[in-house]
Amino acid sequence: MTEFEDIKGFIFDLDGVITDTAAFHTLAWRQIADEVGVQWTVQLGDALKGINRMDSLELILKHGNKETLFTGAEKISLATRKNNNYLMLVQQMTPANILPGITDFLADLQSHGYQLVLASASKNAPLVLEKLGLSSFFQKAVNPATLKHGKPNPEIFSRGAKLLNLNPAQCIGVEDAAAGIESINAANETSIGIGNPKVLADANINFDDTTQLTLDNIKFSMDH
Ligand code: B16
Ligand code: MG
Repeated sequence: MTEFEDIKGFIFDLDGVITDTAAFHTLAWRQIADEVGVQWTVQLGDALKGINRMDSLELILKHGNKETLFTGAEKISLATRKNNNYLMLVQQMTPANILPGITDFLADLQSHGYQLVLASASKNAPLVLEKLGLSSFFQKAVNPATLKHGKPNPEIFSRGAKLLNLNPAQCIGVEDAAAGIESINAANETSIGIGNPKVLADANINFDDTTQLTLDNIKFSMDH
């Protein structure tokens, strides 16, 4: 396994790691699922984490056996309505929505000279970072509109390492979604899963929540 001393960069997911927009995405999708008559489950909500907008809609429709009932234009309209629902929730965001410990962790990484890059599937990531007051930490971000494949494909985390001019082995990826952990692992980077360790069983390192995300804890986990 990679040594802690090899690590030079951190590649961050946004939703569910830096801020709890995962709950906002869920709320916004639930409204659409209700409208089209697809029953919501907690498992469906978990499966959508980290998945891009159109792929999320496809998963929801498939879950309700309705994938063939809508034209392409109707699907775009449903996804646009979901995004409008989501943007209304984002407008209310402030730095108080940053998950506990994240600002300190980002500042600590910066002061230790680690490089940072964002690897969010969300096209709304720049707006969310601005609302949180965290844009200055992420001078570099993968633009999800330029990707051929969504998570769990490794493309987004591989691109993150390239933007930092680092080898995958020099990078740690931080994720709250199973699809994201799969993406980090497939990119040959070290994965940290934040949240339910059963859902994130494939992560190299597991933390229950963001308060545990510290350099000391990461070093301890990698050394043992
Ligand atoms: P948008 P992440 C992902 O962000 C979310 O987890 C996922 O629920 C959402 O559907 C996706 O972004 C696309 O977001 O509709 O805003 O473009 O977890 O990769 O930071
Ligand atoms: Mg996420």
